[in-house]
Amino acid sequence: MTTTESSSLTLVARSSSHFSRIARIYVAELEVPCVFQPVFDINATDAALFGDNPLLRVPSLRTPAGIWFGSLNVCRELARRSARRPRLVWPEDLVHPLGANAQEIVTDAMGTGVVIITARLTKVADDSAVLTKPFARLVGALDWLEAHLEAALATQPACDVSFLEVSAFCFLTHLGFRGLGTLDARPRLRAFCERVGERASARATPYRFDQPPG
Ligand SMILES: N[C@@H](CCC(=O)N[C@@H](CS)C(=O)NCC(=O)O)C(=O)O
Repeated sequence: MTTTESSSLTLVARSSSHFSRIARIYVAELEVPCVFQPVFDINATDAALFGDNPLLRVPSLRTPAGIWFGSLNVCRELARRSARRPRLVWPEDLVHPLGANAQEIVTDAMGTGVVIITARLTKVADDSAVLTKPFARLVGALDWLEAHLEAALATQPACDVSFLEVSAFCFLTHLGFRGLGTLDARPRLRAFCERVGERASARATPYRFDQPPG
């Protein structure tokens, strides 16, 4: 991905965002030329800075045909625009409860992470009553995933890139980056992250805070 104008596609995103990393991994896996446009101020309320997303969230994908809001929409559009034809598994392909529930838990837990990070931005302390349930939700999600993620992945059709696998990786690796939780007592999830983390697309998309030029 480049930060100069050399492509008709622009990913409006943040290198520190787990939903954005899903999209960045798909850009790499699908080898779609794409400009990266960082959102430096996540507190901004000007939708234009978020690719006109009225929800004021990242990621968005600007294309000549229009703008796609949200990681799943962005990844689907990247797949349609890719010259590559890897076998892809999407959430609707998860037709067993384990796989479908794993996707539900990962997606919801990622949103819970956003709730906590947003609260911290307004100086809400982690031990505040309003964050008791979000943190409990994260612990519950991690306990469930430690017990079931690998079995859930095994219920998928054979594939090269799985939205469940990519989103779980982005969720789990984001926990340490943002101090939201730990995998110390969760050896299966650590092994999962090590395995997926070896992919070139994962190595090319480490979490970091984007810095404005100058
Ligand atoms: N449903 C969206 C959620 C995107 C989302 O929550 N992004 C976070 C960053 S990881 C964000 O923009 N947070 C800023 C905010 O909520 O104000 C997706 O799948 O991409």
